[in-house]
Amino acid sequence: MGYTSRMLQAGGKQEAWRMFLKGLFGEVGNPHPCGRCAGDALLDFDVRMAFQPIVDAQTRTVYAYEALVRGMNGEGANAVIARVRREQLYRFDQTCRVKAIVTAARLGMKARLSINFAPNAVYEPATCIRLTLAAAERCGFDPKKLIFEVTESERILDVPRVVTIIKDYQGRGFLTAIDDFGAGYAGLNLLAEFQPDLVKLDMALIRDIDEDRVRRSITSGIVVTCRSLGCQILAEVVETTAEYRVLREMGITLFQGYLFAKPALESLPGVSTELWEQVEGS
Ligand SMILES: [Ca+2]
Repeated sequence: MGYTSRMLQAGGKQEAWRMFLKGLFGEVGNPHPCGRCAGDALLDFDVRMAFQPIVDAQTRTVYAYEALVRGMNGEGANAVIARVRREQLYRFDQTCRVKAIVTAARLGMKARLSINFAPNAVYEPATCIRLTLAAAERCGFDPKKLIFEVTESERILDVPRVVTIIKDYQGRGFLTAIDDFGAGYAGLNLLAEFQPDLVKLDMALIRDIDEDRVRRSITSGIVVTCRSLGCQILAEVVETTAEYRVLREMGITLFQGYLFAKPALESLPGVSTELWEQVEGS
């Protein structure tokens, strides 16, 4: 049995995980001019991953799973992120990416895997991506199935820098997404600078959209804009059938939210035919 299979079988065992990471960081080394994550302070805690499906309403299939960080006892993302010290930022971001890929491979994920990345934690795109790709190769996960989500909601967002990173990723053939679009800070700016494959509409637009004429109007404007730019829209945090139906009527086909499935710790929730019939009202 190979090293990777042993590691995967060992699953969440901390020692095996530490060995895997150590090997991976060692393999990529500490190349000039980056290697920030390899030089970063080691994390003094481990993380696990939860997965939430992104569904395609046209085919009623799972389009992708978004990986969401959790604590070892399933603690939420905020509790985990609160433990990350400044000097561990690069290492933490890389660890999350690697953990997402390794866990997805272990669970036999066939759909795409959507990974969040913090622009502030990417120092040099080419080196950062090398480590992520090395992880994918080691556990046999097809890197073409990776989607990178960049959030627009960070208050201090260095737009030219984000654009550099995203264009680098696009140039390598990865799918990219602007996350939390409509939450506030730089969404339109980002969209003017680059056109991702996916635009994820934030809760600020989605919540109670069925009862809100203004939100419907803004959202249909975004749908038209994105369509003409060749970006696909994904409505996230959809919680009610009424929200879903309004968004579906606008022509949106990709959805994520509690209406379909909550994030599940180290498992891949699907959507049953019964649930589809319920939300479609058929
Ligand atoms: Ca996200």
